[in-house]
Amino acid sequence: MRLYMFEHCSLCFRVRMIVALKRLHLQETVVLDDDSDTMIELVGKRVIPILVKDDGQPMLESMDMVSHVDGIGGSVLTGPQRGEVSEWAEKIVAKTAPLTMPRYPLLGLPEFGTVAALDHYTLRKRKTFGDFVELRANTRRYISKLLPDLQALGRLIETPLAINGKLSLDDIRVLPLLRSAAIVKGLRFPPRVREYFEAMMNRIGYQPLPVV
Ligand SMILES: N[C@@H](CCC(=O)N[C@@H](CS)C(=O)NCC(=O)O)C(=O)O
Repeated sequence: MRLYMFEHCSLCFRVRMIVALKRLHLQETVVLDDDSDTMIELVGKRVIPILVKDDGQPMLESMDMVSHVDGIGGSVLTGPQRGEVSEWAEKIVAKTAPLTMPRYPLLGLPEFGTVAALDHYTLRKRKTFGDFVELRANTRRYISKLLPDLQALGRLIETPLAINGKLSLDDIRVLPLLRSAAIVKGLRFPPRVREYFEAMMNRIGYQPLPVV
């Protein structure tokens, strides 16, 4: 299997996470942000992640990729799902984006490995989220808006190694979002969230991204 991905992409991390949980091998190709051609050649449009399966067929939806990988051999995502957790995950993205989007280009990630790729990202995301310097200057405000949600997550976490007590799709929904939020210097996860984040990252053998 080969995953075409961005290092900062939380949807890509869903796939990397299930592959790691299953102890399978994944070939990873990081695409430069301005390299739409590679994506279009593979699937006819600009989209990331793309998983090319062993039979050469590409997949386009991250959760389909997760189910595909989980279905190889015995499934590991056998725990129940909870509506509160998926609702939390859906809601949180709008609150983390103003903190994470203007920080990704500062992390030295491979998808921004050329000036053209970096500028391509900045121009695209600036249109959606606004000026990056201004967003970063408002870090304190965005952190205080986010903290109550992280505290709510702390109350939802049942054990540090599985949000619902047993590994489930909810872990796939939540951990990649925490990995992204963890890049924000000055954002302190509540104790239960920190414990969950550290235990799960350890379990799958991934270091957190740099903090800025
Ligand atoms: N439903 C798709 C969504 C994929 C998606 O929205 N990917 C974003 C990046 S995270 C994308 O390709 N955006 C276009 C771009 O970056 O130009 C999935 O879960 O895989």
